[in-house]
Amino acid sequence: MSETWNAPQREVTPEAAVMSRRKWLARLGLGGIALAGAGGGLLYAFRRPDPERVLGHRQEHAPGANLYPARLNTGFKDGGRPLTDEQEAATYCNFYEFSGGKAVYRHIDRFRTAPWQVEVKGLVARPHTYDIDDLVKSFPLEERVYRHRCVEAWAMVVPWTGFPLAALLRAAEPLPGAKFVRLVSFRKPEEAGRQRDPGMPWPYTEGLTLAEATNELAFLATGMYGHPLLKQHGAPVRLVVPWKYGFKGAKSVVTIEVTDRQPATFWNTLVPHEYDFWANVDPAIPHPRWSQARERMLGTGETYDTVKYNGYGEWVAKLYKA
Ligand SMILES: Nc1nc2c(c(=O)[nH]1)N[C@H]1C(S)=C(S)[C@@H](COP(=O)(O)O)O[C@H]1N2
Ligand SMILES: [Mo]
Repeated sequence: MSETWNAPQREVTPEAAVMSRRKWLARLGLGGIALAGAGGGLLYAFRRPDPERVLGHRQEHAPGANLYPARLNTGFKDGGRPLTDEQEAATYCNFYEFSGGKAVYRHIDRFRTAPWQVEVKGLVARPHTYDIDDLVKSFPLEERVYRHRCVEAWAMVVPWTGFPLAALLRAAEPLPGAKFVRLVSFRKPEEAGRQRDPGMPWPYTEGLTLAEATNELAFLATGMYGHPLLKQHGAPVRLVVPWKYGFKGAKSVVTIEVTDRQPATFWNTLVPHEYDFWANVDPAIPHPRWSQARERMLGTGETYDTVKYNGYGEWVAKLYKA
């Protein structure tokens, strides 16, 4: 077992370690200040979070709140593993725009998710900019229980609410020559402090092939646990691609662009030898710094063997046949 595997959940984890090393280099002249900051963070991390504070991060204006809870699509229901406790999921997040640690909910007060628009553009016959209120009404919302596997080896099982990315792409009518879909997160450095770090390739960007994006598993989530997304989970709309490592699921998306070339992505640009474009879950391919053979569930700490394509081979293995 790797060091990562034994680390307590609230410790700084591998993706974050990349960030803090870079910060250290940038702040060599300010070492004392950085140390004092780290000490304060550690103390705070051991206090139990206040549930009101954590689950209170509803959006000021929750789009389509009256559409929840949506009909459960049981076609994807997870056998075996229990749902992750909502508060555990909401206190252990990755959202580097706001924090390099997991307690993102403590750094997200200033984030405004309304007004919000999502622009669909590029190689499509019908480009369109959706106001978020129209987006949630344009495609029928449904609930799906999916497993989530972060590249850092933690996992969760959560009920998402949203609609297939394929439905939105179908409405946009991709043109001949369309091969990839690029998803771009917001850029608002006044609200997201870490976006002021010029050493990171903001905005957060991810990409899929058109075949992946139109697979029925690829999902645009507007909600979770039967209500609109909390800010820390990527409100008002985020991508969910459960057969890939969690970092492919770009949060708080503002642009969906159909292109003819493979888009550059945030993690692949920042650390290319550790995070490739595909990022399909595969226990046989270790991360350069830790094993991917097993995973630890948020909340319970139970561990399981990681499964190729995170158990979704039935839907997606065909995409990767040579
Ligand atoms: N915009 C943006 N999207 C992001 C991230 C991020 O830092 N910024 N982190 C990714 C990672 S590494 C994971 S594991 C998931 C975490 O989703 P959750 O915090 O809602 O569990 O979001 C992904 N989407
Ligand atoms: Mo992740």
